[in-house]
Amino acid sequence: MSTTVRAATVRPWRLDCHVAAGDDGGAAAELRRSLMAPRPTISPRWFYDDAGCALFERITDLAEYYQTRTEQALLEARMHHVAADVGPTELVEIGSGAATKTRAILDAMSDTGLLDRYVPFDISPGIIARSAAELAAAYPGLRVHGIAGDFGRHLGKIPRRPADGTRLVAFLGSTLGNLDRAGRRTMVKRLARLLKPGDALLMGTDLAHDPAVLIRAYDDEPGVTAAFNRNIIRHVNRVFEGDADPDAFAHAPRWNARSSRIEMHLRALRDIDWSLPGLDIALRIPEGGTIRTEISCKFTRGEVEDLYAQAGLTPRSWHEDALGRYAVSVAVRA
Ligand code: SAH
Ligand code: AVI
Repeated sequence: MSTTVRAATVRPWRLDCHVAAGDDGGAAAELRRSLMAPRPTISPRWFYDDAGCALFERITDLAEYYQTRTEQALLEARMHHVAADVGPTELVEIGSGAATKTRAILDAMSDTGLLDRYVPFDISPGIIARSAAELAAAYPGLRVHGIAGDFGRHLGKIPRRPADGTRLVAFLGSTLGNLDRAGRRTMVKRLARLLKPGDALLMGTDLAHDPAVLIRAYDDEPGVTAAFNRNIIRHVNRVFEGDADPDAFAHAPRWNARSSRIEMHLRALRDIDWSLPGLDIALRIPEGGTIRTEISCKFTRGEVEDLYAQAGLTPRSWHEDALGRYAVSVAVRA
């Protein structure tokens, strides 16, 4: 499905949608498999219906969730240097969400006089529609071509790179950390395939540091992350006609030191029978049993640079906050 919206004062923006009602063919089969596994999991992609996107935006404002404001500050301080170095004409942003931090990148690109096109890519069509309209209005002359898709399946739907331009691909928010080791390697290789010589990849990665600070970021006082975690049940219920009570689960974040990652689980407060006719399954989660909903890996500089090297990219610059909690880095295809 493709939508073009026209308004008098801004260029039309476009949205191509490759996800329907939260599913895209392979997603339901994958969810059925992961729920029926001996240790059930749900992919974090199921966090992000409209309610989940709104809850994530509230997380980014929490005192405990330092990641967003730290990344924003790094982008504001360093993007002019990066834009002058790479000279991008288009920005492709994977997992773009509300695209708030994107403005720091677009501002720097605009100041070089080269900014031409923005391609936001996200699983949530609603959030792309909103950010596309806002950014098209804020940057007159900017072409905006959104893609609603799963970054595990639909990166091939990203429009062709302009022959005479330079592309910057951004993968921010440490969303890379939500993938397991093999998934991260595959993802960075796939992102590298979107680049031609002279193009660059910009990634934001949360760094391994004090576990107490990390755990607080996923277990905030007002309970917003708990609501975000439980919303995954509501979303899966809605798409697959399920009947589980989200409030029958406790939010259970953990620090896994061996794998250097936060894990978010939902722990059953009583025996739960969950019928999901849309997936053709029914499962029993006994009291105390858990469903893992997210891993959020915390990196070292060496790990990030190894990922670039394995994808055939050359690390170009590394920008880290003074507390060593978060980094934004750039790698180029030579
Ligand atoms: N980049 C933003 C948002 C990060 S939240 C920031 O840094 O604040 C993660 C974003 O990735 C959400 O907008 C979510 O909808 C999107 N996302 C999660 N899984 C996805 C998937 N499998 N494919 C495409 N987008 C996905
Ligand atoms: C999008 N992603 C990188 C966030 C994270 O920190 O792993 C999602 C999130 N989960 C709980 N809080 C925020």
